[in-house]
Amino acid sequence: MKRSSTAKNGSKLKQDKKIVLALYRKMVLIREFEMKAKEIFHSGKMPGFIHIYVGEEAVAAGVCAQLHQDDYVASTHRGHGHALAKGVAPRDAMAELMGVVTGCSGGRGGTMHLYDPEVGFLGSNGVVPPGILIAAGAGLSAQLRGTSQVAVAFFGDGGSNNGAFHEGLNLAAAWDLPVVFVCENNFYATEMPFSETTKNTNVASRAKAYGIPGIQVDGNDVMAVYEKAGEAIQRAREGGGPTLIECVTYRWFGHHAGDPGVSYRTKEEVAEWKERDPIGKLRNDSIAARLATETDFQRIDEEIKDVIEESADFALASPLEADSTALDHVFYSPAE
Ligand SMILES: Cc1ncc(C[n+]2csc(CCOP(=O)(O)OP(=O)(O)O)c2C)c(N)n1
Ligand SMILES: [Mg+2]
Repeated sequence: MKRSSTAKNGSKLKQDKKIVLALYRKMVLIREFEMKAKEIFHSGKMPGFIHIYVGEEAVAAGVCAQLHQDDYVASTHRGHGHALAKGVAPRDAMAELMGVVTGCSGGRGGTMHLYDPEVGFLGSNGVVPPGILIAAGAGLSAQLRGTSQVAVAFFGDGGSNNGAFHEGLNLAAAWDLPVVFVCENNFYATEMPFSETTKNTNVASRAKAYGIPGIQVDGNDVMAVYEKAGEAIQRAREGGGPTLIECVTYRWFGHHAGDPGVSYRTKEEVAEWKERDPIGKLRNDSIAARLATETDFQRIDEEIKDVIEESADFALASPLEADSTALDHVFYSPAE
């Protein structure tokens, strides 16, 4: 008896370790990707501007680890983390940020038009927050086709005050669509505190108005996000309808890479949230629980460093599309 329960425990621990390391790898991939993108942006080589996801990695990593490749994700303007977590290749994403021909959208979209249908990534978005409606549509499509696919919409606290929030949640609830709505509440929409534009700042509590479950999760605790997202995704997959998950988190840097992010936030507030680093938390918790070792994490850090260097080299060495193709994909051509 004792021996079999020990064996069972052992396999559970092995499974837990596998999950911990997979989540860690994804979070570090997102963190390093963003830091490299920021560096290239500030060097002046990257066109446009980018919104950095550092500090919020646990949300994308925890949710997407529960999804299948053919499930859908509709994302935001702060979408690099969602893209990487859903399986967009880092080099394809970095190249897209650079606007070069090897990017996942052929370099024609950039940071806010990352797109890769092969892995169910339905796009980052310049508009706030159409991902809610795109995911509702993808969920309706899955339901009509009779598949067990699930769609996830990511959006911010600011996005939750846009009309699309009501339309998307109401429709998904009315038709029991397989959609999970994930609000990344980082307390600010650009420089505007959520509390100054919103009477009820508990986004999860709004689910009640739509007759669906709503839960609030510590968005810097990747294991908690993973667990709660897993329950909601399974429910959606089994025909139980949508869920609203509010992940409370924080962006470390400004709204976009050119915003120092200090005029509307105190240094103390930023420092306090940096202390609650989602990557550090997983690392410390797992070591304390003897689920993984410092060496396990160091190995991943090294591995990701190489992946990111390679992605940046690839993106920086890739050419722009030829001028003569500027009108390609713009007008419908029956010959295509
Ligand atoms: C419909 C629309 N309104 C306004 C904007 C300008 N805008 C871009 S990002 C943003 C703030 C979004 O805040 P939030 O949804 O909380 O996401 P976060 O940036 O905090 O991740 C705004 C107002 C926009 N892109 N689209
Ligand atoms: Mg916000």
